[in-house]
This record gives sequence, C-alpha cells and structure tokens, in this order.
Amino acid sequence: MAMLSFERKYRVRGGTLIGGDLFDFWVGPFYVGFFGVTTFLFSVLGTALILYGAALGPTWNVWQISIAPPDLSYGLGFAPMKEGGLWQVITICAIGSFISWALREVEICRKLGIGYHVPFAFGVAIFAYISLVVIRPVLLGAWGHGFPYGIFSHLDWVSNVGYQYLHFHYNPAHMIAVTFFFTTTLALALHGSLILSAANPRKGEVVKTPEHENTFFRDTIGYSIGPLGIHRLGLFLALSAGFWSAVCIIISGPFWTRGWPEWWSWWLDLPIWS
Ligand code: 07D
Ligand code: 07D
Ligand code: U10
Repeated sequence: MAMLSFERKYRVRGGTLIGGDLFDFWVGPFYVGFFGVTTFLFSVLGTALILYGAALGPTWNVWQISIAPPDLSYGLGFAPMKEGGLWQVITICAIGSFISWALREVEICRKLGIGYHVPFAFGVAIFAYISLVVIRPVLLGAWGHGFPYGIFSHLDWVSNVGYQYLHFHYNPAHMIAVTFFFTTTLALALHGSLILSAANPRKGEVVKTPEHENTFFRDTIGYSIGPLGIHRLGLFLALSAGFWSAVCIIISGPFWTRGWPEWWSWWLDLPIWS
C-alpha cells in the first residue's frame, strides 16, 4: 500500500491516553494529541528561557552560551532566576517535553496497534538524562551537581567530574557502558552491511533471501542469530549502553567517593593472595 493511502487508512480517531478527541488530529505530517501540545509548550518555554539566559550572559557565541545550575550552597532548594533558577526551570521544561514526547509516541503506537518498544527505548535515554540532573544531584544533596546547559560547558563538566574520580575509565559500570556502546556499533555495522549485501544487489541480479543472510554467518562464525534476533540483540545492546551509563554516574559520588582506580583494590585484598 502506498504511504499516502496507508496514512489515510490509519489516520482515524482513538488510542489517545488523555484528552479524548480534543487534540486527536494531524498538522501536516505531525500527529498532535494532548502530548504534542504539552511537548510544544514545554519546548517553546524551555527554548525561550535558554535564549533569555543567553541574553543575560556574557556571549552570543553559540559554542560558549551556558546556563549553569545553582551554586552548591543552595542545596536542594530553589535558587533565584539569575543564579541557577533558570537552569532549574529549564530542567523541568526538558523533563516535561521528553516525557510528553515519549507519551505522544505511545499514543501513535496505540493508533497503529504496534508495540511500545520505541517509547520504551526513548525512556532509557530519558532515564540517563534524569540520572544526571535529578537522581545524582538529589543523592548528593544539591542541584549544583547537575551539568550546565551549553555546548562546550557540558564537555568541561564531564571532564571535571571524570578527573574528580582520578581516572573515570576505572569505573566498572563505565567500562560496561562503553563496551555496550562499542558492541552496538559493531552489531549495526554487521547488520546494515549484511542486509545491503543481500537486499540491494547489482542491477540485473535477484534480491537474495534471509536464508542467504543466515548462511553467511553460519559459514563465517558457525551460528546465525536470525533476522528477528539481530533486532532484539541490537535493542538490548543499545538500551544496556544507556542503562549502564546511568549506573556509572549515579554510583560516582553517592556510592563511591574516592578515585575509581582505588575501587579495584578489592582484587588485591582477596584472601587467596595472602
Ligand atoms: C545525532 C540526534 C540529534 C541530536 C542532536 C543534539 C541540542 C543542544 C542546546 C546550546 C546523538 C541537539 C543538541 C538540542 C543545543 C544548547 C543549550 C544524537 C543525535 C544533534 N548532550 N556530549 C554533544 C546533548 C551529555 C558529551 C553534541 C544533549 C552528558 C560528549 C550535542 C544532552 C554527557 C560530547 C550534545 C547531552 C555528555 C557530547 C552531539 C542531554 C554524557 C561530544 C550529540 C539533554 C552523556 C559531542 C560539543 C549527538 C560534541 C556531544 C547534546 C548530555 C557528553 C551538542 C541534548 C552531560 C563527550 N552533546 N552529553 O550527536 O560534539 O547525540 O559536543 O542530556 O563530543 Mg552531550
Ligand atoms: C544523557 C542523553 C539523553 C538525551 C535525551 C534527549 C533533545 C532534543 C531536538 C534534534 C546517555 C535530548 C533531546 C535535547 C533535540 C532536536 C530537534 C545519554 C544522554 C533524553 N567515556 N564519562 C559516559 C566514554 C571518559 C565521564 C557515557 C568513552 C573520560 C562522566 C558513556 C570514553 C572521563 C560521564 C561514556 C570515555 C569520562 C561519562 C555517555 C573514551 C572524562 C557521564 C553516554 C573512549 C575525563 C556519562 C549518564 C551516555 C554518563 C559518561 C563513554 C572517557 C567521564 C558510557 C567511550 C575518562 C563524568 N561516558 N569519560 O550516558 O554515564 O548517554 O552519563 O575515552 O556522566 Mg565517559
Ligand atoms: C527507523 C527504522 C526504519 C525506518 C525508519 C527509521 C529507525 C524499519 C522504515 C527512522 C530513522 C531515520 C529517519 C533516520 C534518521 C534519524 C536520525 C539520525 C535520528 C535523529 C533525528 C533527527 C536529528 C531529526 C529530529 C527531528 C525532530 C525531532 C522533528 C522536529 C519536529 C517538530 C519541531 C514538530 C514536533 C511536533 C509536535 C511537538 C507535535 C505537535 C505539533 C504541532 C503543535 C504543530 C507543529 C508545530 C511546529 C512545526 C513548530 C514546532 C516547534 C517546537 C517544537 C519548538 C522549536 C523551538 C523554537 C526555536 C521555536 O528502523 O526501518 O524505515 O525510517
């Protein structure tokens, strides 16, 4: 079925989580829905506040614009707008718009009768963000532990927090997360190349089948995970990367305050060496 006639067939009312028929319509290609409206409102307000913060700040250089969180001395309280309150409201807008976006995805899934895999996956990214700006700051007792909203300033934050623990590569959860990120790209490279090799042949040649794909890996490594399996694996790898990232930063500070290299002394302290 051509895309346009498929869209006509599925663009029917129903499946909304909230608001009934009220916002159950499309604007051009975009489905709106109650959560489209909340996404829109949160993102317009958040963006406007970033622009306001930039207007206050010393520069219009996009690389250097930065909205800093409050000073640590404000703890978990509200700070005045110009001293980090802006960061706090922008954080609320960001969380509001990310969660609205995920719920709008859920409504679209319900209309289409497909699973909730995509919003679930986005939920893991949202969890990673919330671990940085809510969970860890709350566990450490100050919003000032969140990262600043600026292109280069957030890189400075990552580097500073990394060196605060001496050598962040020794964080075991960071190792697991990094390994999952690397494995995700390996899996996507293998999958993308395999599909193109079979499904996009040279002019005049026939398209090959999933049997060809299976056989390639059986011949090469003795096992094929199969056409559905590789997508399950890809999703697992990518979500695990995000999940272990959240773990690696939540444990840094709230559950381990010394340098990460020192964590490994449990190995030297094993009774079997003495
Ligand atoms: C390709 C999908 C499209 C999304 C894009 C990002 C904005 C920000 C706002 C100036 C893959 C749009 C960008 C809306 C503009 C203002 C106020 C996704 C794709 C193109 N980072 N980070 C980047 C964010 C964190 C780190 C780039 C966001 C953590 C490192 C971009 C968040 C840590 C490097 C960016 C976030 C961290 C980057 C490219 C939120 C650990 C780089 C991102 C909300 C996770 C790279 C100059 C990209 C770079 C980079 C955005 C959080 C580390 C500006 C929105 C605090 C080490 N980050 N980041 O392609 O070049 O993502 O930086 O959590 O090297 Mg970052
Ligand atoms: C948080 C993004 C969420 C995004 C959302 C959506 C918009 C809309 C609109 C485009 C999690 C945003 C959408 C804004 C845009 C339009 C229209 C994703 C998030 C919800 N590290 N490290 C990680 C590596 C070092 C350090 C994670 C590698 C050094 C710290 C990952 C190396 C030191 C932190 C990772 C390396 C250090 C991390 C990041 C190599 C510094 C974190 C991925 C090869 C000296 C962060 C939860 C991630 C983390 C993190 C990889 C090196 C410090 C595993 C490969 C040794 C302090 N590092 N790192 O989390 O875990 O994505 O955050 O050297 O906080 Mg690291
Ligand atoms: C996959 C796949 C598969 C496919 C696929 C894909 C995965 C089975 C079948 C999909 C993959 C791709 C297409 C490949 C490329 C994708 C990436 C590299 C990922 C990164 C993506 C991007 C960088 C694109 C990001 C674009 C976005 C998020 C769209 C932006 C949308 C809007 C601004 C409108 C949002 C709609 C809302 C909020 C709903 C409500 C709508 C309205 C109220 C009306 C419309 C309003 C507006 C247009 C104004 C909106 C303004 C906003 C939000 C604020 C902006 C701020 C200001 C400065 C004002 O597996 O195989 O093939 O294809």
